[in-house]
Amino acid sequence: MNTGIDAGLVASHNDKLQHHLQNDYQHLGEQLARRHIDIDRVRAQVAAFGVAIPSWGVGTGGTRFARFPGPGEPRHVFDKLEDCGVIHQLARATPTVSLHIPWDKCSDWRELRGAATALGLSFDAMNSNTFSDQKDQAHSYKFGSLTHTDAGTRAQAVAHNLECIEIGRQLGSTALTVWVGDGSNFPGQQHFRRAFDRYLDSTRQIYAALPADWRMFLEHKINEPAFYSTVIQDWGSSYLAATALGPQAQCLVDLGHHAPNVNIEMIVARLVAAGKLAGFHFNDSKYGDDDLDAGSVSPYRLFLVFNELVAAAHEQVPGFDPAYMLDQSHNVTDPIESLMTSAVQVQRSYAQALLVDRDALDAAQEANDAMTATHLLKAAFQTDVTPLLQQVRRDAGGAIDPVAVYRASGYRRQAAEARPAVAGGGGGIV
Ligand code: PSV
Ligand code: MN
Repeated sequence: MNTGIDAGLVASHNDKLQHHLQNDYQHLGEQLARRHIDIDRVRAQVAAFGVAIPSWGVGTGGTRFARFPGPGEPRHVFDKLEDCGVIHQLARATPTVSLHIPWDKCSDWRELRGAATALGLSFDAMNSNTFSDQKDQAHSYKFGSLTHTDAGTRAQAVAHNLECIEIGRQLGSTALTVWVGDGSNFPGQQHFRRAFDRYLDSTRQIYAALPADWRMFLEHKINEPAFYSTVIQDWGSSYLAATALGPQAQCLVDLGHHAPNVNIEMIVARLVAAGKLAGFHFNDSKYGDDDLDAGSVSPYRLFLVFNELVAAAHEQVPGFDPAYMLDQSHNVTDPIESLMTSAVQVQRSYAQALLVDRDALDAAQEANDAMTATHLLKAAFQTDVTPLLQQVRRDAGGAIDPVAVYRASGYRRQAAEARPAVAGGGGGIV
């Protein structure tokens, strides 16, 4: 088993950058102090923040047209964990991994849990897959899964989710994310109300099997693979379903699952207020569910989402406890580099949101002073928190510049030697 990046290499890179970091951190600290912000307090908050890696993200993704496999792609879940270990070793922001079943099936879950522990990782939400057919499965999901018109197909999809819970229990996970591709491609193809009723009926059976300390995350998506309608198309449907199921069910917001220009941060605020925000799948997009790296296109939007989250924590909204996960597809980059960069970007948005002057913002809102309010947000967003993030990584034993160390390590080349390409392997989303 690959044990990650040589600690000596990390240390020598850090040593070269340490002097600049010290100066930059001190300068930022002085700037923040002028704004009555204690940099070390922010540093501690950012250090406590983590975002989960999607196991499928370490494989090369693809589009509807083609997939271009990269060298050294993980062949199975143990390889995926190794890659996740490297990401966490260098960037120190991703202590958990979110698995997708059956993509990540293995013959010994205890062994997998042990391998994760050895890498300093644990398991976040389990993801079920009833959007593609598996080998030897009795019923096809071509026309739906949990909402299929056929009871046998629905039962099969329910049973798969129960299996995911059981696997997750063995791995120490405490959440199940359910996303279905169910919907329709033609007006008239599906009876909207009956399909939603069938969804409720199936998800109730899954909900009934949840251990007491688990949560069920319902993930909505406006379209794809169903291009006319989806059964759980938006946060409204998701909220109705989560409310019908009970307190352990909440709504997961994948940033790519909305119509262009939808105000996602406001959806987040609504779900927070309703006590129904499960958490996030972070990614970025320009047109649809593009699964681009978090904050690569619209970093301000990501910041505005975090602004709502920090406000909720600041105001101590009861039960506020979102789960943070990435959900991306990497088609032209090394997945490890993309995931480290996204994790740092998510951390950056969080740090910036912590810099918003909440009292001043409250006052500006009360006074209907739109210009001051928006300047307060911009002042936080435009603060370069890079030295703070570097310091947090350094404190935790990570790399000041994770991508540079990763490139210098030759990890990908070694992985390519150790992992000969396998037909159909590699994971990722096609
Ligand atoms: C669907 O587009 C989705 O966002 C869901 O989270 C899936 O489980 C994931 O992508 C992986 O394909
Ligand atoms: Mn998702």
